[in-house]
Amino acid sequence: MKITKTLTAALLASAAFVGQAMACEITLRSSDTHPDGYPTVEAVKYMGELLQERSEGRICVTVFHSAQLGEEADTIEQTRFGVIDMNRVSMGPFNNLIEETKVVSLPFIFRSVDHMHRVMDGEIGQEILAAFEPHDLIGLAYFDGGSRSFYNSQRPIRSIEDLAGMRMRVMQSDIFVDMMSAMGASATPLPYGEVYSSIQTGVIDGAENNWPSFESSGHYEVAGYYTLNEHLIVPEVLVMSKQSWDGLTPEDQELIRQAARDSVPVMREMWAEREQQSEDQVRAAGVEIISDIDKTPFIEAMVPVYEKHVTSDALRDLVLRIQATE
Ligand code: GTR
Repeated sequence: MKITKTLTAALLASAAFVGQAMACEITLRSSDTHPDGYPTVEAVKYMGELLQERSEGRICVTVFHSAQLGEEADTIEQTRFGVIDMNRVSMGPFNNLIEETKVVSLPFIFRSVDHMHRVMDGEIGQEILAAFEPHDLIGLAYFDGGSRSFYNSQRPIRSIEDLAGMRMRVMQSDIFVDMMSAMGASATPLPYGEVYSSIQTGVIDGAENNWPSFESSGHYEVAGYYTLNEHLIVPEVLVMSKQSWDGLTPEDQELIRQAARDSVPVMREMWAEREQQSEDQVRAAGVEIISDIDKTPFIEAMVPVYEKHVTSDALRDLVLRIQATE
């Protein structure tokens, strides 16, 4: 966080500044792995606009998109240490750090994106946001990440048997490694930015992601088969560094929380639009889409993954409450 109060006061006093917009006293640097224009990037920019307006120009947000500040796992560490102020990330990379995030990252835990919204918009969502704080992070809001499906460069996956022996990239979380192994594939945890070249050079056969990521990363150019098995609906989260947060007044903290909350409906609209655009673009490029797939064997294969990762009464209770949410 760059606080330049004295400098701002000096500039304001100088004739050169007359007539210009008030400069930011606090600039929050926010990280995102996605490119400019992607719904998560645009949502954080929108949040920044709300914040700037509501703080009368004092608080600004600068979004560093396209992994300019690093890959997700590294930027999470930097956010915990206060080097980065805000971060928009998937829940996945938090799994090995924050127990509660594991539950909402389990395969097939949500029945649909609407179910995920109902859970995350309610009490459970608030409990999970609060679980970030002991880990030096403040959970601000949830964003959408649609549902994730498999893509690869080798052959159409029509059944769980077709995954056998395939080398598939997963996000860096033990749950996803175990998920992929339980489905018969060989899991390769890799940073997002390495997936394109790894598929292109044959280091891996494929990966899994939602329509907008499949499209915007260009992975569809090197992986011509996409199977809509929708095994994961992982919420995304906007977090703030507790270090940066602790340096703010309670009033400014509330402004930030509220601006983050207010960006959510706008994000959801942008997401729906982009999902359609991405799907159109991928289909037009000639990617073979496999949609008539029986999900049951994939769901049944996840029993040992739940057994291994849902290890405490608290986590079991969370799973039951999510399943019981209408
Ligand atoms: C995207 C998600 C990113 C990142 C990426 C990945 O869908 O928005 O935050 O987690 O997937 O697979 O690494």
